Amino acid sequence: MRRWPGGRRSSPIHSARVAPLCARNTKTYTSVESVPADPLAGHFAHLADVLPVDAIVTNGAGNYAGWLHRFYRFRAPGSQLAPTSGSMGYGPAAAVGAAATHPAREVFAIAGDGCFMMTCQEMATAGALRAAPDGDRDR
Ligand SMILES: Cc1ncc(C[n+]2csc(CCOP(=O)(O)OP(=O)(O)O)c2C)c(N)n1
Repeated sequence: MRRWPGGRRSSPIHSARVAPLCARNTKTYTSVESVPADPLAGHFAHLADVLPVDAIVTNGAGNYAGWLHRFYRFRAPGSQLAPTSGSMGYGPAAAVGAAATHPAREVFAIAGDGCFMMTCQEMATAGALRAAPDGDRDR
């Protein structure tokens, strides 16, 4: 392992500035009230309160995904679809596939404006498959 001057295992910058932040961010958030005062944290924490445990949540690549992964609580196996390759636009397309595959489960896609613009044409596929984006298939 690389050693920094003085025998440190991590760089002085990491020790002084990053490590305390990492320690703070290992906290588990269990309710909307417990998340930090952050413009988006509460929204993503709230999602776990209103979506069913087995809801399928999809996302693509973008800064927004950081809030999802930090503050949404995935509570069931097979409840996340996300790109291992970091591909933008994956969320809406994956949501259509998930809704077609699991018609009884609620599916929720998260996308930034950039991600959404890359695959928003899949809304036509959702319509053709009658995979209602809001989970209401009776309308
Ligand atoms: C297909 C593809 N093109 C480009 C990128 C590089 N890239 C990663 S995130 C990003 C911007 C994402 O924008 P948006 O979806 O609006 O999310 P935000 O970062 O604004 O939250 C880009 C261009 C990528 N990951 N995948």
